[in-house]
Amino acid sequence: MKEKLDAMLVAANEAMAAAVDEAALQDIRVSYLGKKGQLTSIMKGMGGLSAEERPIVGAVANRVKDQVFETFEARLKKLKAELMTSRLEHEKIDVTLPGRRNDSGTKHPVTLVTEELIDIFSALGFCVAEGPEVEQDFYNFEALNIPKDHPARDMQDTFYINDEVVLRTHTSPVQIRSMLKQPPPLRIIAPGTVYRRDSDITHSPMFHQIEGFMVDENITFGDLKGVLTTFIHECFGKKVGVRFRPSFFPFTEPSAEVDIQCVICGGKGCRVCGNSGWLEILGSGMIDPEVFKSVEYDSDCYSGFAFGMGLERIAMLKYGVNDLRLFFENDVRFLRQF
Ligand code: 2U9
Repeated sequence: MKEKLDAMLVAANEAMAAAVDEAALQDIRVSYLGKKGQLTSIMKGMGGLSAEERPIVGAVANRVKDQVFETFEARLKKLKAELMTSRLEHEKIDVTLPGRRNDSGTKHPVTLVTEELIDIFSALGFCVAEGPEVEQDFYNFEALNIPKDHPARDMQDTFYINDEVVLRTHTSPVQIRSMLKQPPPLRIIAPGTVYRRDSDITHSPMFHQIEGFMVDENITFGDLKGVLTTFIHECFGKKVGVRFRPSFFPFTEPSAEVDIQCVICGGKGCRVCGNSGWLEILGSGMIDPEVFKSVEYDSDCYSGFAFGMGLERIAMLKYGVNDLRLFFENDVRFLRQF
């Protein structure tokens, strides 16, 4: 029995020395010392021994048990240390390296200008409305007094999806949809992306607009001038000169284009203003009664004014950007400056 126990000790030591990880080592421990382990079953069988043999074999069994356990603990400690050494080696980091910068983006200048304009018009009682960029011909043209054979369709070269569906050429359809949804009074601005078949240094096929309108009883050209002059003074400063020039749009009558004194030269004349001292910044007019007809507003009771402007142009003038293409290139060196 004693030889058997000693042989078992040798075998256990060898097996534990060969264990490659903690799980394998634990399995070996259980196979010797566990409830159904080899050593445990030997100790259970000691009842069959004589009274003289029992204490001798018992002492050997206890010693073997203690030694197996000691070997186990020593091997476990070694395996844990080896594991730690290997992790330290593989997961090594150089704490002296500088941290990685967490790059955060900036708002696009067109977004900044849109937000500023929304703030200005909100303070004047206007609400923001939005609509689809893929639009029906009716909302984009027909309802705005631009019938199919009207030459004004050439003014806004259009991307057609099919005969009846277009990429909106302006945000005016948003206002048509607003009027069809609710009766006057209305004070709405519609910022958004618009599309025209136009592409050169000063035109992009995709650009941004903000349009607005106000409809109520007794709205006059005086309201138009008052609101737009207030807007311009908020946006470009109270001192900037403003002038209204007669113009034509199919959806407004009378119509006016609005100029501000050149923000670059202060009105003296420079390359940006073509030596005129003035910069055109928006179009406007009194809403044509034909437009009211298509949304079933009674033009005997209600009148209104509307205006529209290109946001890239406003951003160029406000931030002194001299090339439209910079807005669409997404070069972070440009975008980070705002
Ligand atoms: C409705 C009725 C009338 C919106 C208007 C303009 C004049 C205008 C241009 C400025 C530069 C477009 O981005 S741009 O090319 N816009 O000159 N827009 S009046 O008139 C409306 C809108 C909606 C129902």
